[in-house]
Amino acid sequence: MASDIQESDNIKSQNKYSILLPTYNEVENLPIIIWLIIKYMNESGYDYEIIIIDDGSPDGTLEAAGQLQNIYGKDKIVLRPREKKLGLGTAYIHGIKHATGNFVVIMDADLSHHPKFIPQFIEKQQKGDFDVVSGTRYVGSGGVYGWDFKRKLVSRGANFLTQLLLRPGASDLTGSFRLYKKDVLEKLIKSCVSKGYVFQMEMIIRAREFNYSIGEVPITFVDRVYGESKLGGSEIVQFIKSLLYLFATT
Ligand SMILES: Nc1nc2c(ncn2[C@@H]2O[C@H](COP(=O)(O)OP(=O)(O)OP(=O)(O)O)[C@@H](O)[C@H]2O)c(=O)[nH]1
Ligand SMILES: [Mg+2]
Repeated sequence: MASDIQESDNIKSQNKYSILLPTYNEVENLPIIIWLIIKYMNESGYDYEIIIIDDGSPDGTLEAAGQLQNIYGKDKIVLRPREKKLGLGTAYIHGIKHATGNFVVIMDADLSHHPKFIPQFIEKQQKGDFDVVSGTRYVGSGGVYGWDFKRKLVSRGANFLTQLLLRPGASDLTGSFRLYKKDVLEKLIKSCVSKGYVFQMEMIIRAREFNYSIGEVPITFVDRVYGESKLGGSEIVQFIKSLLYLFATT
């Protein structure tokens, strides 16, 4: 029993989790998400850092991030801002470059992804030595709250079509709340060609292509609390185009 505890302490002290938080106009959400991440990570005892990648948000997100850094410390909150809005894919690459952990968690800052699931991702990863652990809204206790019918239909439809065409071996393809081994994430991002909504799906398709193992944890997903949503018709068209491209090439 005592050796069990020692062993789990060893695992805890060896690994470090870099949590990447890309932000664009998240000034209302940022203090809450940071507080929650710190609460759940401190409670579970894992070593971690939060890397905020702000892309010149006009609403003052970066200033808020600076204040949070003063409160929680520079070892916990790392700021890696960029001049202007350059998109999510490159924001991740930028964040990984500065990550000092051997694991990387990717999550949205708009409170859609609840930090309470991060320790669950970590436990899952350790149980199966998974290369990737993906949050899923489509298994077990997972689910979506606050979406209108159109948004649910698009998400379900995208997942269904992709399952049918590509058989990816994971149930939630369009979500982005995931834990990766850092070297695995680097390799996956480099191999991805798509941008925007479809990028998260391609990451899982590539993971399967490279024979990486994927674990899943049911998550509840809540619609963004503050700020505006961007999903429109052009994203849907782009998604279907990219899906067919991946179907033809992988
Ligand atoms: N650094 C950076 N962050 C971004 C950019 N675009 C979006 N984000 C952030 O990435 C995360 C996901 O973006 P969201 O706007 O929530 O995308 P979504 O969840 O598909 O759409 P909605 O929540 O419905 O608006 C959020 O934390 C955003 O603030 C960008 O160009 N650069
Ligand atoms: Mg969102």
